[in-house]
Amino acid sequence: MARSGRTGGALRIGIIGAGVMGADHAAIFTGGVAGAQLVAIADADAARAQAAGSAAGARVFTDGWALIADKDVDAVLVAAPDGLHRPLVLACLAEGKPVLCEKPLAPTTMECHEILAAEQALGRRLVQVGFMRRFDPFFEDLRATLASGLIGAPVLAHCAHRNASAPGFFTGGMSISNSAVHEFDGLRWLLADEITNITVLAPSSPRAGELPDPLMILLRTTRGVLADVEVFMNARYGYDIRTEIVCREGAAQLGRPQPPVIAMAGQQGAAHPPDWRGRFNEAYRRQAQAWVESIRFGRPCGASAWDGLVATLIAEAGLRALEIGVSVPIDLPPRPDFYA
Ligand code: ISE
Repeated sequence: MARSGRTGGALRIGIIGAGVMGADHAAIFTGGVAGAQLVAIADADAARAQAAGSAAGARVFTDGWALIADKDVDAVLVAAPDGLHRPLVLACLAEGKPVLCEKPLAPTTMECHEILAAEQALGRRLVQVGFMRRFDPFFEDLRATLASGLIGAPVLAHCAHRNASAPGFFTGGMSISNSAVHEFDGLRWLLADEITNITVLAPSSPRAGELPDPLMILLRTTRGVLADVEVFMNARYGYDIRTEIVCREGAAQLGRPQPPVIAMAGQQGAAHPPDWRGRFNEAYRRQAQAWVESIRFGRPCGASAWDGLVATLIAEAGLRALEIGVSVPIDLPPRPDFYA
């Protein structure tokens, strides 16, 4: 991979999308990711791209495809709207460039399959999906505890995924395809197990064109673990992520970064972050560093395109389960050896 003298041999990163997440990723690279430099940022809104990329001196593009094709960009981070993930990731693969794609890999399994087919045809693992919890120190600890066998075999999981309010760009089934997918991937990864069934229940009727909110999702895994997952997009009070895994010999509850407890005016309490950035800042930073190192050393890390496909497959089954009101089986295709 030819790299310019300007970056001193660093991996030259281009980011597509300068919305909330794109700007955040840009800030992470600007703040310093060893061995990498943000050199380009694309957004249809040039001023937005300029604002996100200026501190790094990144070149501004209004066309993501032009950024991908640019010879001075080595690797691409896709933080564009979900519906653009498939064509942008395919374009990266066509250029033979590594790509870190925000979750979901794509909103439908058909699109994900296309990406997997293209990556396999290329014969190199170039796609990583931005399931950043895999890089969160608290989630890593929890996974290591479970894997150690210290508290026995998992039997139950209780998860909550609450947003203060649904992001403005949310439409239709995105509370499942864009938010709950974190829980699907997180549970598969924590438990080293596959999800076999999904049921989705709603306590209230939706507004026109929207999914009910909150949702209660019930999952079963190959080893018989039962999980309940609350997804509440408009919980009002803040962003709150909870995970507890109950095992045969004990239970492990996920910690969260502890903000100071403030006593004031006859009350005592700790603030909740307004959104996911406050909670997962460190995970996003570590994900960026690990992605860069995985490219430099040719060792894929994090969630693969296969993991992206599985999360979307579970989300699709979840939407169907909500529609028909009964449990839906997850029919996973055989995992190609390429993703072993
Ligand atoms: C949002 O789109 C995200 O990407 C966050 O990671 C997730 O926790 C949140 O629920 C989504 O709305």
